[in-house]
Amino acid sequence: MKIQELRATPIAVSDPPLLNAAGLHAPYALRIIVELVTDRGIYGLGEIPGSSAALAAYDAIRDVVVGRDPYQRTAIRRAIEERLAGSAPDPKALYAARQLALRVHSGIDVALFDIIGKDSGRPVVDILGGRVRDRVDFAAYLFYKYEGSGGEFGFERDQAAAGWEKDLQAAALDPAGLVAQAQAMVKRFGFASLKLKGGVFEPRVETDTMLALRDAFGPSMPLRIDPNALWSLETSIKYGKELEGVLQYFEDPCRGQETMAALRKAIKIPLATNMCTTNFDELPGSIRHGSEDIILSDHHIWGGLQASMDLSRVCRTFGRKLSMHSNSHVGISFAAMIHLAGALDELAYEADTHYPWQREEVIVGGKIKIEDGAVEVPREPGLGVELDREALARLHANYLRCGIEDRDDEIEMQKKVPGWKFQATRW
Ligand code: GKR
Ligand code: MG
Repeated sequence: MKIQELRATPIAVSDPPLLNAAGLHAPYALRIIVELVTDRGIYGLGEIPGSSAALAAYDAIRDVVVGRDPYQRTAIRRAIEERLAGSAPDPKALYAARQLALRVHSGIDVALFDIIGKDSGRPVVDILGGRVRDRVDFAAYLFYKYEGSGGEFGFERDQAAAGWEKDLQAAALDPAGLVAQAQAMVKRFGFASLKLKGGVFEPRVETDTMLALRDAFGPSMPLRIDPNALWSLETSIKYGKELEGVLQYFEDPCRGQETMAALRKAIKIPLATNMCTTNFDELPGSIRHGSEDIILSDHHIWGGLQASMDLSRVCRTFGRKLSMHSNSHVGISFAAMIHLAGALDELAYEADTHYPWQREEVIVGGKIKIEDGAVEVPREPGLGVELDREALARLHANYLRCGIEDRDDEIEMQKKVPGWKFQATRW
């Protein structure tokens, strides 16, 4: 079997005005849908975060992917790495090129697993090593947000929205608003743990939000907060001590492996990261400093499904727990996360997902169902999802019309708060 064609289609899906440490989500989140078409008529799907650099990179690797046997995953990975990150003018540029190569390769890697699964008649979870769980648990991903549900074109149904579709339009700008958002999400999806995206308001307000969630849901509901490294070490210790016994884990309160390691010694809450240890090159530093207890892996960032399986082994060796990070995404990424989670030896916590915040889908049949906070690991060959070509065309048209080519939460925030600037350590 040979790969005949590589398609990379940028799409824009509506995304509500969610607040985070970097600013504000734009009305559209960008994704790239990757298709690999083989000479046997089998096609494989992948999805990665959208950016102009990633889109250009798919053009740049087309000739090293087309013509290859999809089973030769290692050779394909090496050819992509060589093409995108084989050389660079300086160490900073090399680091950026490597990060991009990992992301771009992740879309190809997922598509290859999809092809191999379809060719062998087995779900991707089986190709990854086999199913160790039938259901994957996810956490509610809570955000402070302005009113609205994002998007600008073709959302007549917003007027008639009901249930979660209506609830997701509500503003949530204080502890009470966050409790209401959490209650709506738990009611609709049955989530059994809650994560708050912090780094938005002053730490006192965010800590009070966690205490309000604890009071509203009781001590049996696991809680996490992720200030995206905006708190200093001192602030993280101060509020961390207050949140001992409240948090299940503390996600990236402060910046860098050494600072996280110092915090880890000072408080009695496990620390999780998707910021200070984000690739294999950063693992030696993580082990040397002892910077976290839990690595929140993300197959888009670590370089694909195989890399995530490899990471799981490293985590076991060095005493790290493993769970999953997420960004705004649609069903192809979700399916890949679910197969991966189904195959991981150990998955210590309910995984993150932004999925409830996205109303649109690119797969046949619409949104994947989350029930009792979990999703069944598919049994169909490959990823078990098919591309809805009409939806792809519509979401690609959104991309062309919205004019956003790269995510920039700071610029989006400046539209609401003129002069607003990102700060690496704010409090
Ligand atoms: O989408 O606003 C967001 C998140 O802040 C995202 O950008 C982060 O990558 O979800 C992420 C995280 O856990 O840090
Ligand atoms: Mg995080």
